[in-house]
Amino acid sequence: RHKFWETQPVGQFKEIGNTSLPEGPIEAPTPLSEVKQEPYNLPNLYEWVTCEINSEEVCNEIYNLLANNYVEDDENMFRFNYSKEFLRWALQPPGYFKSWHIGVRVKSSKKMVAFISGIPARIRVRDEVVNMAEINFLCVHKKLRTKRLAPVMIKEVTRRVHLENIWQATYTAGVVLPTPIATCQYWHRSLNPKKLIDVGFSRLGARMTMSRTIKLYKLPESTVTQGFRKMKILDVPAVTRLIRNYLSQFVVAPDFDEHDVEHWLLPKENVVDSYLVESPETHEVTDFCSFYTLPSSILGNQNYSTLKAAYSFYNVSTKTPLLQLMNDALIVAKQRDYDVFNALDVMHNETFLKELKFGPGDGKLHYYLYNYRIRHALNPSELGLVLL
Ligand code: MYA
Ligand code: JJ1
Repeated sequence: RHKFWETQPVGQFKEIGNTSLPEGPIEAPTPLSEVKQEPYNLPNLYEWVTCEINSEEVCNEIYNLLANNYVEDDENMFRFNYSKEFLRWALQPPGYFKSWHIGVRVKSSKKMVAFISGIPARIRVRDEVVNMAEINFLCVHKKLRTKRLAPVMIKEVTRRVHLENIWQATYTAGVVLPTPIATCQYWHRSLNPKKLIDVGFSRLGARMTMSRTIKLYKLPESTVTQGFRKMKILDVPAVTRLIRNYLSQFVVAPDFDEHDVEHWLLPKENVVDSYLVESPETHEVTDFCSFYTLPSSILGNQNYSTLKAAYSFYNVSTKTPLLQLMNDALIVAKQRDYDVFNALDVMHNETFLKELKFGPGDGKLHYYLYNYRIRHALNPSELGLVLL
């Protein structure tokens, strides 16, 4: 059934329920001298390229490949449209390796036809902090699908990760592979219901009119929490303490230090937005919320070409109720003209989704670990990790 994945050090379907298998690495690391020194072979018409994402031209090529060929919903109505600024941010965290930004070109024309990327991350699984690669943006041009290019790309990124002495990875996908550590549900909160209905992202509910729907999703003009403000660079130490403490309760979560927090959470226009609550009395940072910006192209609509979506990222509440904090996040997203606010049922998100009028989407997101076994699948609420 899975000719490629059956050969890989991942939890296999036939192992499900076998409680005798230990948690942890599936294969031991090999000496670096035994890691294959040359790239895997591609079909003869194609060549590997290491991508210089800081080059405007290369960044454009990756952007265009993804904008035209990356993830779509099950009815091919929408396609993720990561911006160039977003891709630069996503691919260049502290300690990133340029060699993990891997393109495939047609030898003759140099056209970029496939891409895969990794970035380094420290991921804690229960009490163990593991150096991992986060693999993302695997994409093969629509005209080159089902030719078994993806397995070669996955083997090549694995080889380059091994060369940095890293032996584990994490990734997410909309498809079921051997085997998910957790399966999460996408939820959507309409901010601009008229547009969402016009483009087919959502439907008018039973016994609902357009004007009743618009009223249902109406939000206050301004945020309600006293001391709610945008995060600044000076907040990095306080936010790091807050977030580290919060993430310690989840089974799988990133081990963020101040450099990571500065990179991933300091606001970056049209890429990532972060807000916190500074206590008006003590000036302590007590709560935090963040979202990233990922528009989708609307395929074949006369009136609209893009859907502006915010995706819930990391949120922490210690004093402000999470429900109120996330309501303020919805208010700022509405102020900034987002059409929809999306979230997964990870961390404590279940506690606000229904009350804040999010509805379940038709998409699921499966989380995976490479070369690390987990005894039972986790509940989404045990995950403290959000990938882009
Ligand atoms: S998830 C986003 C993936 N991208 C898209 O969905 C964009 C649109 N689709 C495409 O571009 C293509 O359909 C892709 C497959 C490229 C996805 N993850 O070449 P093929 C297996 C892993 O003939 P194509 C993301 O970016 C499939 O089960 N495997 O197929 C995270 C089959 O294997 P098997 C996948 O459709 C990526 C084989 O590929 C995925 O032309 C994490 C078929 O290959 C998928 N999303 O191309 C990658 N889809 O026969 C793993 C299909 O066994 C990283 N397949 O069933 C692993 C860790 C590596 C680092 C380790 C370090 C230590
Ligand atoms: O966005 C998604 N679904 C939308 C649009 C559906 C269009 C028809 N297929 C959806 N809309 C309903 C919203 C409604 C609003 C009011 C309340 C009730 C709900 O459900 C889905 C997620 O649900 N997105 C996708 O399918 C995109 C792919 C998801 C897998 C991503 C894999 C990423 C890989 C990352 O490495």
